[in-house]
Amino acid sequence: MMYCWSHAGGELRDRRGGESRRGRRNEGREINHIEMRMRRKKGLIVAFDMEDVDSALSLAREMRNADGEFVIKIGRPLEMQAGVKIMAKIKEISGLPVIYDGKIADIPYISRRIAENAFDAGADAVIVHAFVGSDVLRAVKETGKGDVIAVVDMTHEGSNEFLRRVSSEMISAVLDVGVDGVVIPATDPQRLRHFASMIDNAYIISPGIKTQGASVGDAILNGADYEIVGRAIYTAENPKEAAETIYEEMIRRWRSGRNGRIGYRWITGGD
Ligand code: 6CN
Repeated sequence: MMYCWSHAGGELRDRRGGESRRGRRNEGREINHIEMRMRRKKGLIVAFDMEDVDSALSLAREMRNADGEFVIKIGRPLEMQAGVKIMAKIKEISGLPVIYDGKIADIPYISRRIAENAFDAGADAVIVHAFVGSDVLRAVKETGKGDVIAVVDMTHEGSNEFLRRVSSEMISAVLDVGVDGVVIPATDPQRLRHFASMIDNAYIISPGIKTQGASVGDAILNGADYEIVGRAIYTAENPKEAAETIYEEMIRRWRSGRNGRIGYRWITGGD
C-alpha cells in the first residue's frame, strides 16, 4: 500500500483516500508524493514566486495553520534568490507538500538531473514541459523520486502561436508516459473542460486565477483538482488570509456548482 502526506496535520492516508493514521510517518522509506486526484481533494496551490526570501519563509510559517487544503509551488524567481535548499526549508516550516516549478525543458539527461536535484532538495513534484517530448518525461519519471507534472498548454497570449496547436497530442503522449499531473489553464474554461474529459489517471492543476483573468472556482468547476494562485496571494496585505479566503470561495463555488450540472466522475464522488 502506498501512503502519502495529509497536509492537514502530518498524518498519513492511504492512496485511496482511506483512514488516516498518525505515527507511521516513515516505515523505512520516503513517503512524500502528492496524490491530489486519487484522494479526491480539491485544493489551492499557492505559487511562491516572490523574490524576497524572508517573506517566503514568513508565509510558509503562517501556512502551517492555514484553514484549507494547500500545496506550495516554488518558482524559479524564489529559487534563484534562495538556492535549491529553500525547498526543504519551506516544506519543513509549512508542513505542506512542495512542487518545484522549474518548467524543465531540456534533453533527457539534463532534465533528469534537474529533477533529481529538486527531489533530493525536498520537492514532492516537479513541473516539466511536455513539448520537449516523451523521452524527457520518461527520464524524469524514471527517477522514481516524486510526482511528475506536465505542462500541455499555457495561459499567456503567446501560447496561441505554437503550443496550443498541439495540446491534445501532448495530453495523449503524457498520459501514455504515465505522468502524475497535468497543467491546464483556467483562463479558457471550455477548453479545460474538454481536456479534463480526456484525462482520467492524472490530476489537473490550473493557473490563471485572478491576476490573469479567470475567477476563483472556474477551474475546479471545469474538471481541475487544484487551482494555482500566486500574485493575488503573495502581494496581498495579509497573504495567509488571502489564501484562506480564496480557498473558501473556490470550495463554495465548487459545492454549489456540482449539484447536477457538473458530471465528471471525480467531482461527483468528492469529499
Ligand atoms: O497567479 P499568478 O498569475 O501570479 O501566477 C500564476 C502561476 C505562476 O507561478 C506561473 O508560473 O502559475 C504559473 N503558470 C503555469 C503555467 C501557465 O500556463 N501559466 C502560469 O501562470 C504553471 N505552472
